[in-house]
Amino acid sequence: MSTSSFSADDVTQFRRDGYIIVRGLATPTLCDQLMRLARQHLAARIAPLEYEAEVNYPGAPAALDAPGGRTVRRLLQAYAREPLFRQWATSPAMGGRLQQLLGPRVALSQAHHNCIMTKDPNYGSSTGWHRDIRYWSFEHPGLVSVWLALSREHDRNGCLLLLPGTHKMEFRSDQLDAAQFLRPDLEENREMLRTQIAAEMEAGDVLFFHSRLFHAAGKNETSDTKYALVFTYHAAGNRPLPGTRSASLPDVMI
Ligand SMILES: O=C(O)CCC(=O)C(=O)O
Repeated sequence: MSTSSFSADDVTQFRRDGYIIVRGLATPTLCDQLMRLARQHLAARIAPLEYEAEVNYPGAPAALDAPGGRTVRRLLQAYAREPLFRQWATSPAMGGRLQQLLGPRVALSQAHHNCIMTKDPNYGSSTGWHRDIRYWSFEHPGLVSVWLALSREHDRNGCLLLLPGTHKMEFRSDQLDAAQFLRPDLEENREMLRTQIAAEMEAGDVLFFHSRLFHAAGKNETSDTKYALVFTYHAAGNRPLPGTRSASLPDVMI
């Protein structure tokens, strides 16, 4: 792994755009090891799992018993699955950078993301424009997710699409649908969607993104499953609200 801090320009970019990609942060050796573990967990279908049929996204199988319904979308609880996942999540490469973004005391939420995202070529669905914070409950909305590409991510296998700067914008409720996805039928939203960028990454590249940043992803049109290891962090003083899903599992101090 390379150095454990962002440059001042990186921090400025994150604050302005709501994301930053660090190229080659995880070494090829580490990526191979993480990928091997991810593939083993997927092949053995080690619980807890989230299935495509459970996400209700466009193109997802309609029911668990429908063709492809039990295609795995996420290997949940990554932190508890393997020591190597934990080592990555709490590594200096994460800790140092997250302190720059979140402050001196950083906590990993086991309740959010904390998964291996898999995108299957046959039944993997696309994801509409959303902000992760929409279903998360904290005193403040400024969390940071860290997405490590374990394989190449590009526009044909459903890499993340981002709307730079939207983490700082306010949206009217009628710009969103009932599930808080940005409505693509509105001209003002369509105009904003023209500013989207594709977060194309090689294995080992890492995307840090703000929990208020609108993002989406397409389907996987290739023949290989796409894998990414994703964790979410918050300032330790920014507490999950009692009684919510965000408070359902203990945080990990890093
Ligand atoms: O890989 C995808 O389809 C998008 C995943 C995503 O944005 C999320 O889980 O919040």
